[in-house]
Amino acid sequence: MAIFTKPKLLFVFFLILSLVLVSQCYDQNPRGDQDPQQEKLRECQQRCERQQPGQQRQLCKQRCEQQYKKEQQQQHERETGEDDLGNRGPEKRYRKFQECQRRCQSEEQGQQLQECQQRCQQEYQREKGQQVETNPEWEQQEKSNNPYLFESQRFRSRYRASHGDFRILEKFNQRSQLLKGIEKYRVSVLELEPQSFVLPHHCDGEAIFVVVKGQGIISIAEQDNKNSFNLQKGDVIRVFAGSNVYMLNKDNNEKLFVYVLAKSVNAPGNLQQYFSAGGQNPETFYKAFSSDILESAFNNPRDKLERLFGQHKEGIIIKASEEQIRAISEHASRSTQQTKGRTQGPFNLLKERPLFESKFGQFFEACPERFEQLRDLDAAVGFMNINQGGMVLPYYNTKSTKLVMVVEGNARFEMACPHLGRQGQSPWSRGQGREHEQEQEQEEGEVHYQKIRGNLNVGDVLVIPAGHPITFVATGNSNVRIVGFGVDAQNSKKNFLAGKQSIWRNVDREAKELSFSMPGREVEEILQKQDQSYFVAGPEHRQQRERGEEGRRGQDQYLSSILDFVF
Ligand SMILES: [Cu+2]
Repeated sequence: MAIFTKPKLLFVFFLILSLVLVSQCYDQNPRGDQDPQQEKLRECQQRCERQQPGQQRQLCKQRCEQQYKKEQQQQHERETGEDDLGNRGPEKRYRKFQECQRRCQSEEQGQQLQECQQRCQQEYQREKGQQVETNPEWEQQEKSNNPYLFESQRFRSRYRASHGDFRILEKFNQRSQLLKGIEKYRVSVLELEPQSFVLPHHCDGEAIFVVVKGQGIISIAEQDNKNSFNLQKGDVIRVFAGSNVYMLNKDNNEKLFVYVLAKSVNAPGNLQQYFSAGGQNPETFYKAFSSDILESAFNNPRDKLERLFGQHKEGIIIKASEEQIRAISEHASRSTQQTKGRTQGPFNLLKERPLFESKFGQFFEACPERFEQLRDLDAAVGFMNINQGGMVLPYYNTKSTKLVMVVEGNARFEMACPHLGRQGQSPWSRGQGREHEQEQEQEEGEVHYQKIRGNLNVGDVLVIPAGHPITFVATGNSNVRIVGFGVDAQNSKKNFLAGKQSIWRNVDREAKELSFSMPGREVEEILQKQDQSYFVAGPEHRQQRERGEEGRRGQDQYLSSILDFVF
C-alpha cells in the first residue's frame, strides 16, 4: 500500500473513484433507466389523447396497455428462457395458458374477463398449431387488408348525453371502394339508460330498428296519425323516412339497445336528424326561421317563442320521471296497425319459427317476401344464435349483402373473397387504388380467393357481400348471438356448402366426377360424411371429441388429450 503514502497518487485515486461514482449516478437517472416498452406505452397513450374522442379514447388506451403487457410478458419469456422461439412443449404452453387465464380472473370482470380469456385462448391456439402465424406483422397486415370488418371503435358518437348515446358507423365507401354498392346504407346503435327519453325528431333515411336488449316505447307522430308501440327484445320495426319519432326506455334497471339500419334519401350515405323539439341543445330547427316568420306562423309574440325555443339544454336523451313514463306507456300498444295501406308496428323475430336450426344453433329471418314492412326497402333482418363450441356450416347469400353485428358472445369468422385474391394488389384501398380497381378485371384463368378472417366481439360489424362463402365459429365460453341486416334481400337465399342440406346434394354424380377428377362415388362419400345440417360442432369441440375417442396411449398422449379437452 505504498502508493497511498504519496499524496499525488492518492489524489488521482480519489479522482477516478469519484468519476466512477458519478457515472453510476447517471446510469441510475430515471430517464436513462426508463424501460423502452414503458416509453412506448406512454407514446401510445398520448396518441390516443390526441386522436380519439371520449369513449374511444378509453378503449384506445386500454389497447395500448394490453400491448404493453403482452410485450412485457414476451420480454420476460426471453429473459427467463422459458420459451425459445415458440418451441414450447405442450406442458409449458398449457401452463402459460393457465397463468394467462388466472391473470384475467384476478384483473378483469364481466365482458372484459371474457375478452381477456379469449385472448389467452387465441394465444394458446396459435402457439399450439400455427407457429408461422405468430408473426404480429403478418397479423397486423391481415387486419388492415380486411375492409369488411369494422371493429366497435369505428362507431362515432353523434349525440352523447347523460342518459344515452347515439353512435353511427363510418360510411362504408369511405373504407373501401368494394363497399360502394352499399354506400347509401348506414348502421348505428342507440343506447338508452333506464328511464330515459329521446326527443322528437325525424331523419332523412328509411330505417329499420331492431331491439337487441331491454324494453321501451316508440311513438310516431304524423300529420293525421299517431302510433305508439311497446318494444321488447327481438322486435323489428320499420321507421319510414321523415316520421317524427320519440322514444322511451321504460325499464328501471336495464339499458335499451337498438340497432338501426338506415338508407339515406338525400345525399348517399349522409343521414341527418331534424329536431322539432329542443332549444339550445339540441338546437331546434325552428331556430333557423326568422322571428317575424315564427310570430306569424305560431300567432304568438316573439318573447314567448324565444322562451319556448330557448329552454332545453340537456341534449337529445334525457331522464324521464316515473309519472311521465307511465303516462306515455298508457298510449302504447303492441299490435301492428294498418294505416293508409301500409303496415306499421313491430313484429318479434324471436317468436317466429327458426328458418333452420340444429343442436348447435338457430337462424331466424324476416324477409321482405313475408313481411310487408320490409318490402319497399328490400331489406331483411336475421338473428343467428350459435351455441357454445358450435359453428355454422359454410354458406353464402345468393343475392343479399349482409351487415352483421355481434350482440352477445365472441366469434371468429372466415370468408373467401375473390376481390382481394389477386396477390400483392390491394384494389380496395382508398385513393390510389380507385382507378386501379376499375381496370383490374380478372385475368383469364386466374382464380384465387383471399382468406378474410378475424374475431368478432360485441359491437363489431362485419359486411358479408353477396356470393361470398363464409362461416362463423363460436369462441369463448358462451353462445354467440349475431344480428344481421340484409340489403337487396328479396329472393335471396342461404346456400350451404357442406352438410346434409348443402348444394352438393343437387349436383349429378357425373358432374361431381368431372368437377373433382375423382370417381363420383368417392366424391359423394366424402361430401356425405357430414350428416348434420346448418350448425355443427366447431373445430375445437370436434378435436376434443376425437381425442376423447382415441383412448389413452402412453403419458404424452394422455397429456395432449387433456389439453385438447379444454377446447
Ligand atoms: Cu370480395
